[in-house]
Amino acid sequence: MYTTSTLLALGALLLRTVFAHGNITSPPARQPGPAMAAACGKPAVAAVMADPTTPLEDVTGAAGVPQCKLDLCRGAMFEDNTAQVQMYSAGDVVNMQAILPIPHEGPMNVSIIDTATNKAIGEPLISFETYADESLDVLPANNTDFSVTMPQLKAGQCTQAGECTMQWFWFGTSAQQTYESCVDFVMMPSGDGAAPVAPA
Ligand SMILES: *[C@@H]1O[C@H](CO)[C@@H](O)[C@H](O)[C@H]1NC(C)=O
Ligand SMILES: *[C@@H]1O[C@H](CO)[C@@H](O)[C@H](O)[C@H]1NC(C)=O
Ligand SMILES: *[C@@H]1O[C@H](CO)[C@@H](O)[C@H](O)[C@H]1NC(C)=O
Ligand SMILES: [Cu+2]
Repeated sequence: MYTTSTLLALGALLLRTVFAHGNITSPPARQPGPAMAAACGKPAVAAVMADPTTPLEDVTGAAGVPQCKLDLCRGAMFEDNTAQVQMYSAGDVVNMQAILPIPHEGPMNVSIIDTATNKAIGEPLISFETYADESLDVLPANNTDFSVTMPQLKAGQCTQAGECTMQWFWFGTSAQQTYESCVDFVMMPSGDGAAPVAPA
């Protein structure tokens, strides 16, 4: 016979695994794979496979592992995601879709990150002071469906696959949980002098 505490524990486990927190679903975002397993350990990959919406604080065994870049794309590596690099030009409007099965109020932004330094290039493409506010009956539509406009970068910047990534950050302030999903992309040359010039 089940005790109340067993049932509560079971309920908490189900809640944790069935209903989770959030991630980007479109454009395709980085997935875990063998390169992440090599850097962060197999338990880390297993944790993300079990719950793709998990915060990075819950990625098993990865905290403090020096070669695991948990604070960049939740440890997901470009090497595991070379087949889904998006191609953008300055001025492109990119629609992004997120799922937020368990909202936690806090800030959110989408920023272009230089993967070599893990620093943002320029200002965020979009930012919310308050996002995923669980005290609202219905979340604003732009929490799960929003668009960003690709900026004009310096010539040559973000033109190599893996050099930059577009990262969705969300921090649940009370929950103290950090969420990251990364869309890999390259900037295509656009406009003046970039396109092949037709012979006169
Ligand atoms: C986002 O979460 C959904 C549902 O758990 C999952 O199917 C999908 O693969 C996740 N996407 C990424 C990029 O992790
Ligand atoms: C984006 O949000 C995260 C989480 O709040 C924050 O740590 C980071 O500094 C923000 N990025 C930029 C470029 O403002
Ligand atoms: C999101 O939508 C709300 C209205 O529902 C609006 O007040 C807010 O400015 C929008 N935020 C962003 C970052 O677009
Ligand atoms: Cu959560």
